Amino acid sequence: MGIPGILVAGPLVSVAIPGLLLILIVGLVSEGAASFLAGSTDLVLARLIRVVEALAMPSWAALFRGAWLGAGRHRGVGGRRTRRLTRALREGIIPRPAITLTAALVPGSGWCGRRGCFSDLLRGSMPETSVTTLSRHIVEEERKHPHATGAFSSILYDIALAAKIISREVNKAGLVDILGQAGTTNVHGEAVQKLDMFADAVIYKAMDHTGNLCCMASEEHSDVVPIPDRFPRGNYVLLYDPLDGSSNIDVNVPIGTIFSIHRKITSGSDGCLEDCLQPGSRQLAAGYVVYGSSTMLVYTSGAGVYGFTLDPGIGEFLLSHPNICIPAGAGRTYSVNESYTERWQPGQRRFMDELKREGRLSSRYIGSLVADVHRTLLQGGLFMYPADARNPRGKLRLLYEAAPLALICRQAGGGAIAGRRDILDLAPTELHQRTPLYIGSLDLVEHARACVGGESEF
Ligand code: FDP
Repeated sequence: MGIPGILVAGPLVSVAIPGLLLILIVGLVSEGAASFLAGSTDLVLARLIRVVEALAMPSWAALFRGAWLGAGRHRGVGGRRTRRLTRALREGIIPRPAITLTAALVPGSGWCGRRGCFSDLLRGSMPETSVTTLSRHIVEEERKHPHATGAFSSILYDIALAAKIISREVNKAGLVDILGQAGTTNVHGEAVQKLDMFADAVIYKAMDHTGNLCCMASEEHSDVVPIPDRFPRGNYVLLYDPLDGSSNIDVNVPIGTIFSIHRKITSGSDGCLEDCLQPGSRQLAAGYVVYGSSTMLVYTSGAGVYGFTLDPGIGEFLLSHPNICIPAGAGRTYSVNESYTERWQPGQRRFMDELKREGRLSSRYIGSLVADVHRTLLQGGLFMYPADARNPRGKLRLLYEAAPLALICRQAGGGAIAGRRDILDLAPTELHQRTPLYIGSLDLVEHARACVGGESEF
């Protein structure tokens, strides 16, 4: 009988048998036994449909209509009858459960008992799409490395899970005015956690117990964050900015999470500061999540840049931007906080004057690093946060902002500099070290280097 048969065993006893008997009795009485049963399966089923419609039994009607459409010899996917059935399935004329039930109950309907043909039909009724989930992408990437332990893949899964949880909370952020301000208590008397602290805790908790990491570092913690004693240690270091641009939450502007993964370089099982203070060029992977009009995860592990968009309906990141490359040419923008012009050094002012004189670029500045860099990555252009009189070392953090974004940009065919030097070549000396940043299309990055490199100490 198979799985469909087992599934319908209960309803069969209580509903199907009495229902079938009723239909048969009414059919036999109304049409006469001989004529009711005479003819092909098609004809008998057509009569059954007439009877159940007269009895106002819509689910039985759907059942017999399914059987009628499929009755006779199965002609394979693409056959006339199969096409009729497939169309009926797709248009919802026959509900899937009715088909399953029919397959189990009506021998001779052409496709019951033929599991292969039946599943072909169901498959044929699905919209034709080729969807790559993040999970599938990670598995396929891992297969290219026969010696991979799976630890690295597991870190990416866990980051994606944390991103989904953060995304859900970010989407609710507008409700804080209704449910209570962050840092106060909500209507339930519970403390409302600040969203950046929440994001930090979500990422830490998603990663602390897996045995893949030896330590972490986050923008929210002044020191290296250890793995709790009760959990095993691994060979990787995770550096992250849990919620970058969080001052924009209140005004519904996109914000983001940035992450960077290094291999542990010290001996001993616990990770330490030295494991965190590695130049960006040694990153094994880097990525960001932008919580905007949709939630997107963009990452690289050194073999191209891939973008995945979260489908909230199924809770999956789906590959939407395979192999991202920064476009060259038209449509590009420069992005900088121009209100700081008076604080800039002469080279930076000269550079800006040249860009404006050339008139090839438009201007965009969101003031949320992930969102500004994301736009630059997809549309081309240049994002800048230069050193200035108030921030002589720049504002952005090297380890968990500039370096991961620089790796992504480099992998997408762009560049990232601090002034004179490439961001990826800077050797950090402090966990929360700041750096100036010029990131985007390669020609514009080199133009910036030519203008500001001479006066920059970085
Ligand atoms: P925020 O202060 O809102 O957290 O790194 C922090 C950051 O935002 C970046 O996301 C953003 O690009 C930058 O600061 C904005 O700084 P300015 O307000 O000085 O332009």
